[in-house]
Amino acid sequence: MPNSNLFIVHPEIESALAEGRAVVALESTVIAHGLPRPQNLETALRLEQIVREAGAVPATIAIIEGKLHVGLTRNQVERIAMSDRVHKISRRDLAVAIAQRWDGATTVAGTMWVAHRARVELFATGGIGGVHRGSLPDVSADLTELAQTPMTVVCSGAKIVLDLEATREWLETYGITVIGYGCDEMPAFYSRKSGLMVDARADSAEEVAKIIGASRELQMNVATLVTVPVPEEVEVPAIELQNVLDEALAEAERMSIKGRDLTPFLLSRMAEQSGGATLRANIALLENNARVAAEIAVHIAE
Ligand code: PSU
Ligand code: MN
Repeated sequence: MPNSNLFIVHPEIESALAEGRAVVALESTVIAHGLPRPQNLETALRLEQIVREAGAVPATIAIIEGKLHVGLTRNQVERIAMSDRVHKISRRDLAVAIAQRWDGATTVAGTMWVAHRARVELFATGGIGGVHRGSLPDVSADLTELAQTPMTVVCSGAKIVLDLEATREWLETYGITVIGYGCDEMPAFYSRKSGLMVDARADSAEEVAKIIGASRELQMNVATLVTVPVPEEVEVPAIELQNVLDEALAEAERMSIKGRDLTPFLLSRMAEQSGGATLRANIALLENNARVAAEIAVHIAE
């Protein structure tokens, strides 16, 4: 760790890591800025429980008063979920958050940065950031972090609000292997299909663990992305969302919503306009991904 005074690793996670037991990192931006209250808190706690039930130790990552926490207490999870003063922290914000003693919720990029330095190798999330639509080149720092951090990230593809084709190309350019977990197409967040192919299909946690093992042995030094489709019963097919998404994008444009505020705005707009269907899908895929990540982590630990 760069400076252990800045990191607070929960004792349970410290001993799990020391003993080589399975640990799964969870992000906190989805709690603070991705889901509405009170579902955000319920989901955060439920994800930890799911990881435990699968035999791994959950490590939710967030910043509390300028310290990088790996594993939160129940009170800290509540604080991240309920406080109005939680910043969205990507890689570029980490130093400022520490210097100015912020509370912060870490994005995929921020979570990877912290988790990797704490030696956590598996990470479950909903959808990664990627290349945004539109003419301005807005590329999430999630992608560049994937390109330089050797972790396994379990997700349901990139968020549907993005330019999925451009995001897929970006992953290929930077040598990030995309594994389809029980699928041949890269999932599109709320939807199971994107029309974009994965690099390899794996049908079990064991198969994924083998690929990760080889990547590690080769010292590839990039992330492996395991993409898991949203459970069928709550899927919202992309075609059904087209209008809702177009309206949300147009509204963001009219209101000049950009940068870190764009993704949360689009997600909450879509949840409202879909009568909660996208919210149900988002929660279900988060839960499913947490379980898959824990199963993979358990296989690697064995
Ligand atoms: N997955 C979700 N909901 C979210 C996010 C992911 O189901 O809110 C968050 C992640 O933390 C991701 C961030 O890193 O959105 C991407 O934000 P941006 O596009 O501003 O990089
Ligand atoms: Mn951006």
